[in-house]
Amino acid sequence: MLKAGSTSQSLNIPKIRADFPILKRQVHGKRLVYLDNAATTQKPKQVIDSITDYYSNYNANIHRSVHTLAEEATEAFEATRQKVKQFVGAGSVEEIVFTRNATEALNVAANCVTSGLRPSDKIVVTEMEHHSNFVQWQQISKRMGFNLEIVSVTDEGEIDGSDLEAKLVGAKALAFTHMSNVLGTINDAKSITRKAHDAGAVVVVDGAQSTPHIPVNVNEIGCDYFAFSAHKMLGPTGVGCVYGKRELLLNAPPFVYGGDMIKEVHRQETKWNDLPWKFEAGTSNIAGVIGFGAAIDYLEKVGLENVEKHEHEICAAALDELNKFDGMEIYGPRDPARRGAVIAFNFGKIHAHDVASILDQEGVAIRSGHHCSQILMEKLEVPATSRASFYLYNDYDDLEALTRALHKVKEVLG
Ligand code: C6P
Repeated sequence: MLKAGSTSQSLNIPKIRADFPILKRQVHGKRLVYLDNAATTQKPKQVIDSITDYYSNYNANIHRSVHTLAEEATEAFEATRQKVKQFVGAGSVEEIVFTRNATEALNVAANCVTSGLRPSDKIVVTEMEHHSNFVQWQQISKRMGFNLEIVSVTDEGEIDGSDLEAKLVGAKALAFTHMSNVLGTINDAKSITRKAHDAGAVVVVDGAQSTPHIPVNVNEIGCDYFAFSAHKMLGPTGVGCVYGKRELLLNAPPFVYGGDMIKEVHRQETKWNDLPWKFEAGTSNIAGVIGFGAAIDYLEKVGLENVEKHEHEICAAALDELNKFDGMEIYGPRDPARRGAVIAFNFGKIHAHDVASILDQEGVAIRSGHHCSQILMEKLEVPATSRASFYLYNDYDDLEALTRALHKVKEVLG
């Protein structure tokens, strides 16, 4: 039963919602119901204020000048690195590299991994990868003569275990997503990593969709690289992060040259900066990183375990509600315990963009399209899906608004 108006068992949602100014706005005269969190999340005032505070009170470049503003900015920037390290369970701040987004983070990881490979070495990815964890492997493989293999996804939306094991034989690298941005599938990153390591492969995990929603510990997972974006976890756009094991980062070449990644330059030789700055060329997104720190503070205060529980409850309720519609096809695991609160669906023969447009008229924001996952769309044999994705500020009223708007779609186009 849909529980509009009922309270979450895990989170104080009215209190959380009060922190997000944007949730007060109206769209087409209706209350905004924001269900596009897999694309990007809204920002609490604590994050917005931290950015305003930096620009208003201590704006300066970092790691360079000795004046007070520069020292304050450097301290705040590096404090975020410490927070990120703790948030994902890394061993040291040297292993936390800031990038522009998860995409760049995954490209840094691919650059590190492939620098140690030889032509005809095997790299393995899966059919459920976002383009950001697929295209660089494909392109580098073409350029360097690596052999790229793609592990199948089952009809239940899971990585096919036997195909994975078969493809891992002789593989030098495995890159896979922790949580699918389309299917919602949460992969058992720890056991997949163990299998890949047993086969002798280096492991890159795309944590863009998992890190905001479930507790992550890179040390427990045991992976070699782990990438994510601030903007999907209440932080600003323009900031991402890649965790890499210290030894691997030390031995890998830089990704971008110039600025902060340099220790010494001579006419014939250049010495790289220490970790993690060796991978942070040019002036970083200082305000963004400081805002990311405030986002982590916010999430830690709420508690990722509580976020996970709440999303599990609301995902199970949403699956129940959507399944009541005739002609509704939902992708990904049927068991809510196997997935996060990202629900991709098609509604009869109605085009996903038409569904999203009518929902928008009702104030409900979802995404439609291929979700930058065209290999998976090909597998699902659809050009596009609609996708509703939930976060810590979504309540049962939001779910009711979604189902009400879907009834409207049926009325208008069904
Ligand atoms: N997915 C979505 O609507 P960036 O854009 O670099 O911050 O994140 C890239 C990325 C990498 N991996 C996964 C699994 C992702 O979902 C994303 C971003 C958004 O699904 C925008 S395309």
